[in-house]
Amino acid sequence: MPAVHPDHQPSKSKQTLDYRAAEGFAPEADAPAVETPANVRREWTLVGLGLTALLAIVVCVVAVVALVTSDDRAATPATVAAPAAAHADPGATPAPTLAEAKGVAFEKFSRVDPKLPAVPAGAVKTFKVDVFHHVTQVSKDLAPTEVWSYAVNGVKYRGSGASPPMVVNEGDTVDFTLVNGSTTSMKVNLPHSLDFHSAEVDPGTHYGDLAPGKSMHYRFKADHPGVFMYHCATQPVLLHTGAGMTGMFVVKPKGLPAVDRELWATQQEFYIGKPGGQADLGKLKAKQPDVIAFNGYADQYKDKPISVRKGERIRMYVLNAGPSIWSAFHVIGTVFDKVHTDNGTASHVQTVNLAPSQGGSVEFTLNDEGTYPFVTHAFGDMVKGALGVLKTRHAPAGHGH
Ligand SMILES: [Cu+2]
Repeated sequence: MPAVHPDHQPSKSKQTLDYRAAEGFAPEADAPAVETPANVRREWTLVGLGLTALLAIVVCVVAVVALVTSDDRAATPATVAAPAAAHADPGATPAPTLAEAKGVAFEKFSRVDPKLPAVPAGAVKTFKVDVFHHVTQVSKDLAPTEVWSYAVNGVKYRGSGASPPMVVNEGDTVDFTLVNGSTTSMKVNLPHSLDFHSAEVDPGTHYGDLAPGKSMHYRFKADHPGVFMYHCATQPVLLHTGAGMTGMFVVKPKGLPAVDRELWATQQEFYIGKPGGQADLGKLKAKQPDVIAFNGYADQYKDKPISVRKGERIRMYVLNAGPSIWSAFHVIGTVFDKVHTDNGTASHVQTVNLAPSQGGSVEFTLNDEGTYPFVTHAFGDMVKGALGVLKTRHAPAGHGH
């Protein structure tokens, strides 16, 4: 039973959650937050692209028929059209570049510390979470985008799209306060909420919307160890989670052995709309992210590797915050000795399979001095920014990054 703070009246903001609506089945639910003339145009553009793709498929079929019926393939005009048809990709609108973002003010990139935060002191673990809207890049060559983020106990990652992890021990009581923009500097102009996958509470009461400036408070007990997702559950939830509102909630199991280093990596997708504007709901629905990043910024740990030591025991806490793409988490040059995920405990693991919202911890040592990339082994996703590097202190120069 969650202990609900007497001052808090979450029922004021209580509403029925409708995840179906967020998946695009009820377009009217999308209207308040996102329906602008630009987005309507974009929707029609997507419809247009879809029709173009359909036409391309027809052309492709005609081409194949022509190929199998023609004796002289090179002379068949339809064979010229076929390669173009193969590249038709509805929904794949290219992301605006930094050069296309002239006049848009945005935060300077700031590398996110990958060291796992400590469990807060005290018998009860207190988390004061605040919401803020900000404009930041999530990839160095692409246009800045509006990101909606959580600040946790005063820590906020300006200059990236990440939100901080919260870390507790199994069995801890969590005292949680959510403020939807504590000051005007947080620039919140929409309702938001927070859904803990690690809590066992009534979602209708605890995960309901808060109007800008409002707050809620309750307690819950973290009885299940694991690496959980937290996220905004406000409609359309696809947009809110795709605009940055996700993070990692770690519940360390009882009796967890100490290791030399604990790191965290949240895999997260970004769908860039107009430079400096909201995330692109069309791309979100089409599952066509422009960027897939660890800890809110493409390739940040490739450009500046995470420093580690040869032979030390490393535990990485990994979350796939999605919202829509699977993760195949892998560290090149090692094998995970021990893995704890939603899928169970395992030894001798090369790659961890994480559905959107799933997380886990992986343990390993790096036996040689060197540079060890960590990636999603879904390489079409990795090239969008889901690549980092662990580099030992005396790694040979000129290798890797
Ligand atoms: Cu939200």
